[in-house]
Amino acid sequence: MLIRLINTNLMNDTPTTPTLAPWLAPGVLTPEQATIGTRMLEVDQGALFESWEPPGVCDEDKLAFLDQLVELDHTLPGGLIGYIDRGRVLLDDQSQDSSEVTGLEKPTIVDLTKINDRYLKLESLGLENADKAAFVLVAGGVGERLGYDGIKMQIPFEITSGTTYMQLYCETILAIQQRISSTRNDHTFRIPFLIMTSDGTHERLASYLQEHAYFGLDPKHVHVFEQNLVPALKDRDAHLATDGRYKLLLKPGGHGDVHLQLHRRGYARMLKEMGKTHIVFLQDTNAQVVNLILPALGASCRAEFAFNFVCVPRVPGEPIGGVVNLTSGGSMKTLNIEYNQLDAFLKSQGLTGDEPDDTGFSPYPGNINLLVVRLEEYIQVLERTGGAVAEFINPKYADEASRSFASPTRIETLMQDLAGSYPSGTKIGATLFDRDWALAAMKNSLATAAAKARAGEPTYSAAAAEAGFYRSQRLRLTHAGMQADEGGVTPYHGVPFRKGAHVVLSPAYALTLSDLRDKVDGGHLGEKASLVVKGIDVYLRDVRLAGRSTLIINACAGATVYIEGLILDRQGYMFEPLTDRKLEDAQVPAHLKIRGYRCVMDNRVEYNFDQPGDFHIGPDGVVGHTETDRKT
Ligand code: UGB
Repeated sequence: MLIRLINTNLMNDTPTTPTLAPWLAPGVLTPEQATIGTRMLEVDQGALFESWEPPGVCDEDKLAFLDQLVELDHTLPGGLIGYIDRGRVLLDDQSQDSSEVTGLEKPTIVDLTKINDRYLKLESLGLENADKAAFVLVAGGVGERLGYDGIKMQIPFEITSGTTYMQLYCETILAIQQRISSTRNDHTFRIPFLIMTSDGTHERLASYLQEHAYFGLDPKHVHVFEQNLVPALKDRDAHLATDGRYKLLLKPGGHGDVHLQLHRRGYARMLKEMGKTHIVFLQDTNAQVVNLILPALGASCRAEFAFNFVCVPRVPGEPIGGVVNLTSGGSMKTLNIEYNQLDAFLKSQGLTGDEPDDTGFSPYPGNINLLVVRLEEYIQVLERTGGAVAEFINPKYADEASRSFASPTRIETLMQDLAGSYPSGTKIGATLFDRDWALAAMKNSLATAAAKARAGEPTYSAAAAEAGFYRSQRLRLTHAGMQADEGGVTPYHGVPFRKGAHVVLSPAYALTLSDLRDKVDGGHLGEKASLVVKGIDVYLRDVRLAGRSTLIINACAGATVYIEGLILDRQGYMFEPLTDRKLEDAQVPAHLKIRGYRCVMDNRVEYNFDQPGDFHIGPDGVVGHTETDRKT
């Protein structure tokens, strides 16, 4: 249509600006609608209008379409034309230009893979500085890989007590907040929690939080906002894709949008005005991050990192980025190289690719995208860049000549790539944790996870996420002085589940390892036992659970409970595989289907303390009142 318009103009020998006149009478357009329409025609986007009806037909739809363009022109960095131009450039040159790289090394690493005095000191330094921290969660992902029909934040990552990701993150922030409040004796103290959603998650996540009263957080300090959707591109010439005749096709542009949102919506400045010094960025489905937040914050403060990548030793080929120090054009930067580019990038440097070194892991630490960012430099970067992050494009081609796309693509950004916008010389580093302690992210469906297991790769399955959580909780108890047994590995529908005592300690109970050392003394959990403790002041003295014994303690704030010498050896919770029929059964909840097993919840021993007071449970299991001298 654009060509036709230009030809008509040439024939009349009166060169004029292309207009939308073939589809809309000029009088119906606002100046903004007319301008954006004309500009689209000028930049070879005339195909957008080709299928439109003549003036007078569907005019309202056409105007709504133009409004959509106007809005995008306002929200996209560089406007809509800037977006299209960048799309063309990215599609023209997709090969990462690595020709100028003159140095590639490991980043500066704070090694916290061992839990020792240094670890405990950094954890406590993190707690001391947590009053100046805010949390940002990126929760816009719709979990296509997981095959879960719902929002990921609502998935119970463990089914012994049924804690969901959202609940865990809120309760962790609440536990930190309550600790600071009580230390300062200031019950007005609040920690801001900002959550970025997307079109696909916003409503369900916002209602989930409301239905659960924000899991105890103050709603005034929980800010839920939607990320931008960006236009989809349908071919190598960056023509915009439509969804039907009168609607542009939009897609989420990746988690990198979080920086633009924090900048444009004024949240970053708001945090500065509140006296905050650090932001902790979280992803949606790695429950282990609750082990890492305080020590990573402590490490950031001690090492004076402006940007801290929390990392684990990386298994080559696994889907987590590698953090490197990269020297190019005479300056060095610490960056994440994303997993889908790392192998090619390393080969382009004359190296063997994404291979292990003699430790068995990749030489470059694996980024788990828990980022601890100092606000001062962050705001400077936002102000300089406007919140824009390095962009990339990753189309899937439908033909060998790489001309047509299998489906429309879009420009994407990753939140960790903001590190590349910091000036060279900024202190950026990595804090390395043990894998079992730090990473058990839930990403893959049962079928994909089984295929990964067959290939000997980490499964990123719901089963691994659950087993990994129990494992890290067992490690907590072991450090505190209780023995918690490991078990063998059982496959459920081809996905390995690492057995061992099922342990769930609420964030308020076990906020730091030092806390737990004060609360737990001796005792033993057999590999099939289950222990759930939710409360603050629960003291376990030589508690022993044998067989499948299942002990559940819920204690409200103000209830102090001493359990001393309790021994259970009986039936209790048991995990069992779902049959193939159950996997197809519409009545079986989706969070069980993605794991391939369920928990049969029989024969638990449960104590609920919903009134403040001092309580004691002795070897006979009977609840009594604590003698005052036992508390000292
Ligand atoms: N997300 C959004 O908020 N908006 C979006 O548009 C897309 C996602 P994925 P992936 O786990 O350790 C990341 O899809 O590909 C949220 C890092 O890039 O789980 O696995 C989404 O809700 C990689 O370097 O990301 O890769 C989720 O919370 C490595 O760190 C988050 O963004 C890897 O995660 C990540 O989305 C990891």
